[in-house]
Amino acid sequence: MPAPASETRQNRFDRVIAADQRIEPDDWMPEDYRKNLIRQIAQHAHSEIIGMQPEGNWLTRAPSLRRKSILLAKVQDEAGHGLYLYGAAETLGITRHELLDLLHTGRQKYANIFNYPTPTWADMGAIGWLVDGAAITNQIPLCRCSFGPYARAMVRICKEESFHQRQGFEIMVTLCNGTVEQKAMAQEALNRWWWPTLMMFGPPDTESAHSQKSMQWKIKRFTNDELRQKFVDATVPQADLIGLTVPDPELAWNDERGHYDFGEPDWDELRRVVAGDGPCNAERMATRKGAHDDGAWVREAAVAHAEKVAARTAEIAA
Ligand code: BYC
Repeated sequence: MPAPASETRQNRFDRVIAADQRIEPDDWMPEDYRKNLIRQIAQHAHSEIIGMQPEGNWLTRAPSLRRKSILLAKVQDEAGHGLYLYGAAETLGITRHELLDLLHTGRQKYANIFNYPTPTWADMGAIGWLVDGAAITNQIPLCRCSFGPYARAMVRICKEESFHQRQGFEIMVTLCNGTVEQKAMAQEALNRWWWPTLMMFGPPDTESAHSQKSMQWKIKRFTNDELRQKFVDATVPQADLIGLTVPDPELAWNDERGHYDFGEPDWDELRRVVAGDGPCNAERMATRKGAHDDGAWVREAAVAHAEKVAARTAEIAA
């Protein structure tokens, strides 16, 4: 779409958003748009790398070589998602070093869901099925986000999340077709993960601080409650199929709405967990900071190598 000669920067930004086109890193953007994107992308990136921990817990105890290889691939994918997302955030003018510092000092957060423990193998199934299922529901619309680098990163991430969801559901199917004890283990994992998964979509729309602006800027395409409903509608029939019961006495199909009605998550629990008072917050942060400290020598070596290459290139050019 050709730009009118007298167009202001703000007008151009508004026109690109209205036309469903992409804002790219070199384009002018309102400061609030930039800050909001850094906040969301950073929280997303932090969630991916912290999200490696609950499943990493089972890498050495997976019940077979096949299960171990699949889980290893999934956890490695999550590290990759973190890298794409930190890369996307860096195009907004902040460094990865700064972003990690914000995480390590508690000034930026990560998803509530990764503060819960994974005591049984069925948790690997429940995480893949529910947590990655929720992630796909939330992230497919982000492929149409108005900021180019975030939208493009999400295309690849969603393809991998789809594999993650299937591997989790397959673990649940296998457990449900197994012994009575195995099926009970699957049900118990569903009981523990259901409500925290519903909280992944954020607070109710009436309490969501950022939704309105993010929808206006086409960063988010659906509200938190709309996405939660989509997830419930898609997941309940899957639970029925494998003979598991969703732990919600208020769950019922509503013919008039064409959707499931469901109970209210415990929003106080979400607030507590996000504020740092979940069952595993302290452990997750200590492990993250420990991994960062252990990696210091790699970062130093990479910088030393880059400096050497730059010096040699300058020498050749002189
Ligand atoms: N957990 O105004 P709202 C994955 C915060 S990775 C923690 O509605 P927004 C995976 C929110 O940040 C999953 N905090 O916010 C990885 C805000 O606080 P601040 C991560 C939450 O941004 C490995 C405040 O509450 N996915 O799937 O409009 C293995 C008010 O909320 C949560 C993403 O990050 C929460 N659940 O909407 C397996 C997706 N919810 O920032 C799987 C991208 C809300 O003002 N992010 N808060 O301090 C989004 O789509 C949106 O940021 C959200 C929240 C829907 C999460």
